[in-house]
Amino acid sequence: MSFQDKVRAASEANNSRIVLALDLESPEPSELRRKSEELLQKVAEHVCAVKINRQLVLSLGLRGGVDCIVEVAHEHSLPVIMDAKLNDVRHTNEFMMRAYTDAGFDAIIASPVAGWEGGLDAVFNLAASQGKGVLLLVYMSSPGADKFYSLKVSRNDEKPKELFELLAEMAIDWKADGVIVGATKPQVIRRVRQLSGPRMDIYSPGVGTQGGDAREAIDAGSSYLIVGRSIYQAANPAKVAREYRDLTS
Ligand code: BMP
Repeated sequence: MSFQDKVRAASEANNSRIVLALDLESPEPSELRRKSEELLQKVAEHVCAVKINRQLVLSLGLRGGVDCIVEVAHEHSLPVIMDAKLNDVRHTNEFMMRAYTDAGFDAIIASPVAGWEGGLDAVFNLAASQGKGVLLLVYMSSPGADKFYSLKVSRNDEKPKELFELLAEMAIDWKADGVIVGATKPQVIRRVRQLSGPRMDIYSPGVGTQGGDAREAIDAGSSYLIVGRSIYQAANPAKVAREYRDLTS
């Protein structure tokens, strides 16, 4: 099953478009792993995928640490995304991609800024040969992101466009399995949906704690919402995950 199909299957089974961002912190690695697995068990039935960041890999290690959390997610039939934001040259990108997929990850997030040739070509090829997914960053949720992603650019004699429009076109050309567009930018989500058509999966982080509105992002065209702190910092994470699920299903 392709990565996109895995997310769709979990989304239909749990009637949810919520991706859990598992960004818990703890100075003690064994405590961090216990808390992460506990949270996952509590909210699994209300989400359609899990996203893990590099800080968890730094604290727990990939083998005998994060890979065990990936296994717990898989026991709940939830695909797991590695938020590596890959942005290097071919051979190191390929090495990192292989390390993550060997540890069980189903997809990776990469930055299109590295380009195709000598940048992300090997990542996409490896993903295709292993049935894994690649998601590309198209517009970040942070307030300062506007200064970069909204820059006007022009190629050859073409009419100038905003940088994110070019990145979205790259994602379409490279057959990415999805794009990341901040939930804090509903007008950008709307434009990316317009450019990509209905088939591209748009993942939107930034709801709740960062100020984005879940319903507004979905109405603008997001397929899935990535939610971290609003869920895991809540007194009752399962209840909040269910509320997000109900609000967006
Ligand atoms: P939170 O819901 O706690 O704000 O977390 C959002 C998650 O999405 C974090 O894991 C962060 O790394 C990620 N993210 C983001 O917030 N904005 C982006 O533009 C891209 C991200 O991957």
